[in-house]
Amino acid sequence: MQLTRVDQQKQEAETEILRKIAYQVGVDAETVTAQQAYQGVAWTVRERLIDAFNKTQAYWREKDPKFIYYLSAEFLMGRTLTNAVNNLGLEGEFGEAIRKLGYSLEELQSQEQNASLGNGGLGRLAACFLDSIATLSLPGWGYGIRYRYGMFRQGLENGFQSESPDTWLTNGNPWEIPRRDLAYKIGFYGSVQDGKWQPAEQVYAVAYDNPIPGYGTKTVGNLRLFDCQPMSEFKLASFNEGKYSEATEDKRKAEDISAVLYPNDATEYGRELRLKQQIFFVSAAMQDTLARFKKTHKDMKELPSKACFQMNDTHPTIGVAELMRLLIDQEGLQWEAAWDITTKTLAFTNHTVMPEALEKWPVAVIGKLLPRHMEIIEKIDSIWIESLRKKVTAQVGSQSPKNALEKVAGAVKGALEEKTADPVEAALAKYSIITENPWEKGVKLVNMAFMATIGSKSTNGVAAIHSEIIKETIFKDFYELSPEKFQNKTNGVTPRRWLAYCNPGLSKLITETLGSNEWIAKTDQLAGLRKFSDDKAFQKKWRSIKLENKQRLADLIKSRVGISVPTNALYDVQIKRIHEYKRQHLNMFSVVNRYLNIKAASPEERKKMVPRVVVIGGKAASAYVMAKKMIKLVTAVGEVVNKDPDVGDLLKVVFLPDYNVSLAEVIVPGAEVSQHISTAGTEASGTSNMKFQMNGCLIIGTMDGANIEIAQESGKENMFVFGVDAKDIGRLREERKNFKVEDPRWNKIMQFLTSSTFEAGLFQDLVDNVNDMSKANDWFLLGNDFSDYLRAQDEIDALYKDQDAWTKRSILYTAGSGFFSSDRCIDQYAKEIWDVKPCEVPSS
Ligand code: NTF
Repeated sequence: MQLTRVDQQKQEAETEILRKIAYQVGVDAETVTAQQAYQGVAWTVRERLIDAFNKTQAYWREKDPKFIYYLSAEFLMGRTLTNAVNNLGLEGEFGEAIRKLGYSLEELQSQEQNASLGNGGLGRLAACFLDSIATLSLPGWGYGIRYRYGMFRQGLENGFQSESPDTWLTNGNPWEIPRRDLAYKIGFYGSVQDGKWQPAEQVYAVAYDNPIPGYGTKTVGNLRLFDCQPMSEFKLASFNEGKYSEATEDKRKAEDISAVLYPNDATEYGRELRLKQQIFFVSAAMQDTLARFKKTHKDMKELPSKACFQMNDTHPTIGVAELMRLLIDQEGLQWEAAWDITTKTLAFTNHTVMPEALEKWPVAVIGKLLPRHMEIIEKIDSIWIESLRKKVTAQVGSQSPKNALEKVAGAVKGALEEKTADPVEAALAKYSIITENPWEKGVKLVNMAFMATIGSKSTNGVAAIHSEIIKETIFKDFYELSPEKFQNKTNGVTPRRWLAYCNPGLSKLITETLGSNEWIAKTDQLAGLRKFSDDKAFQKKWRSIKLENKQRLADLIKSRVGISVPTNALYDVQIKRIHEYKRQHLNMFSVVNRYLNIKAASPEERKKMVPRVVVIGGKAASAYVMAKKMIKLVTAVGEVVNKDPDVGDLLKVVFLPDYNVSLAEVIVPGAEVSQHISTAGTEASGTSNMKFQMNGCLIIGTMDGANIEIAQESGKENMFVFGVDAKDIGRLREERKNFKVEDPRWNKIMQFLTSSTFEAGLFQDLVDNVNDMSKANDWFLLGNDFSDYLRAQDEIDALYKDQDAWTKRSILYTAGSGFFSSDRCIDQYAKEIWDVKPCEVPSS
């Protein structure tokens, strides 16, 4: 009998997998364990990936299109197998072979370690962007660090967070291609003589390529990560003299650089290490790009038409000085030419207005580690200020002051109005990259965000409100000077990982309903679900899928923390980094309120209550004491609630430890309501809100970050909106000393948390932090938002009792989520900032 093409492909896949199991893994297919089967399948998929990768890269070399290089300290990739199989369209071919081994794709996938090379939203955004860049066939690579240890593994000890290293590479990594022959020298310390830098120390940045398959295209992009290696790894002479640690000291020091993401910066060594990491990957990325560019181009002036570097937050912004250095010191360009190229090649994204995350490096630290860069930064600053001084003096001098007031930038206006002795100088100081540390006299700092803005062609925020806020706050003066440089690019998430693959049930229903699976690449089509939102039969199907996903989440909770949660309860989720501005403690105050209500209720009243499962997940930065206390708050309240017989199944409180990408892939589809409750004006965008929306999970949230645009797309009336407005935050913070929460429930909660239910004093600091107004505390305004938050919570319970109305809203969420695809976002970056065009390998 003649085999069909499909059967033939299946057979080939099976043969390949069996060969890999036999010769790469070295085991017998009959007795293969899940891990071994995963290895066999992954190494087979890898070959398919590399085939397409090689073709794409060769095609791009031939066509020489303009590239986008995404520079990011974080890439939170999660697991690769399912994504690669699905994006490459291999599920048909591989599915059967995997089943014959006795496993499912899902089981094999669970064997893979998460690549947690990121901290949170910023890193996951970078991963979604890579998926969309490849999907849109945009010539583009990511550049970052191959951290040997990912984001720490979080455990719980006595309800507190414990941290252990994330050894994600122990089973090898089938998804990377080591390029040991591709290594760049990175220098540190030393001195500068006549503009020439002699570094005192050097290391190698060794490239590892991670192919990134696009969806519905032959394009496979690349994430090039660098590992740090010493120039010489072993000093034999020292070893022979018995100086064993000296013999390997260089190796250890080099390996520190690519050891962990965000080493603790509490010590000087830690701070220096962070800066080392930044220059390490940025310099390697730029050297790598220039080396490729020079193979086909002679004139450096063409660089801006062939390359754009997008700097993901401040971590890569030393790139401004590094590109200048490479162009001047290595390529022999004059300052002006180099500056012109640099400012046309770089672009900058700001992801936060939190002062602690806006990096400012002491001049002394940069000067010691990177003396040539410091020289360049000083020169950039002085030329920049000089150019402003000329403009301003010309205007102030040649015109009547009134006229000048209207024409010069806001800062000068301010200074003139304030009648500062020397208004021009006072104003100019506001624009300077190098400023005095307000808390440490005489210590000068380099404001990395300012340098990035000055050295880039564009600066963008990540949601509409955030892009407005940065123009009014941190970049106010810069915006007034060059408004055309400022843009908004509202974030997006990939609909492949975050809907199609993580929620196969819903994905299948959507495809059946819309008549095709085109929505996976064209998410605008999800709007087609709107007309089914009232359809009772459709609602029923929608609900039954949610129930399956809730069961999956309930199983996960049981296996991770041993708590049984009922599936008839409302699943309420808050997953994100633990931070005071994200206000997980406000969530817990409402949980305590619910608990106290249940306790006070009669059996009859209890029967009418909507049962709730509250799930919280997220990591606290290891040095962030209050965030760690907030985790303890969740676990301690959970202990009390979960074992109280009066409560039964009416309320369960779960802290899911070690939250990561693959946990999110189970939690998001299973959630019914999710919390995005940051103080207005503090969350730049948020991206999990978009994932929940796509999966038809209702949102309780403040008018902050992308919540505002989600409300526009899915209907504000469908969202549980509460809280003060961002524009009032400044005033409310001023007024805190005279503020008192009038709601009696607030005091009851505070009393409960400081009562003998908990260890004496355990939550005193947390309570004082939001409640002790004599110290003008509560910076994040929990008290101001408290009553309105509880009102919104009540609305949730009321609506849940009407399952049809609830389901209708759920459908409308998914239907309105099309805008939040990272494909839309990347398309905007490509057209409005990068000027990069699709370049797809033609079908042959
Ligand atoms: C984060 N920023 C923001 O806090 C989130 O609101 C946003 O969704 C993501 O970036 C992605 O844009 C950071 O992690 C950082 F580093 F900037 F603080």
